[in-house]
Amino acid sequence: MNFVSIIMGSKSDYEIMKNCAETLEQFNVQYEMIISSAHRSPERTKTYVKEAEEKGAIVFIAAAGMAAHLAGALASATTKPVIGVPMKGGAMDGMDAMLSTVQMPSGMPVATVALGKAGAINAAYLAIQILAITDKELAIKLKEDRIVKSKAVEVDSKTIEV
Ligand code: RP5
Repeated sequence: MNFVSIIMGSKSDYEIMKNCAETLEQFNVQYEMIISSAHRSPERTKTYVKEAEEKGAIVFIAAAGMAAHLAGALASATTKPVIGVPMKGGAMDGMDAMLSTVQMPSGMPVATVALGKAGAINAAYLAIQILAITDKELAIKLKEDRIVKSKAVEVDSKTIEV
């Protein structure tokens, strides 16, 4: 079974990352969500990536804050696409996590999305777009979603017309 794997560094990341899971659900995309840390449970993280790949993980989404090495650790353990979601919080309110996630050495990419809720949602969209390369039904759903979003802008605009 093909699925998207979501890994969070801490339970404290869940409030934001549930938006990622909900977006995948809206598109009927199968996913698995676990907590595992690059620092607090490195062996669990490494073992999980291997097992998830064997079970059919197609894309990995990694969310972490502060010294956010989780996405990078995943990228070192798999050749599947890794999407990194930096979490807000800590003394630098996410700037540290953003730079830790995005600044990967060449040959080891992490597709880094925005901080916070928008990033969590966009990580799901990016994963869906990757799956849609070979899934026509999903590609159609993405196009329909764009139409809905575009119409919503027009409706919103009408509500403020004076
Ligand atoms: C990171 O440190 C986690 O991803 C989380 O964003 C941050 C703080 O973790 P907790 O101390 O709240 O567990 O590893």
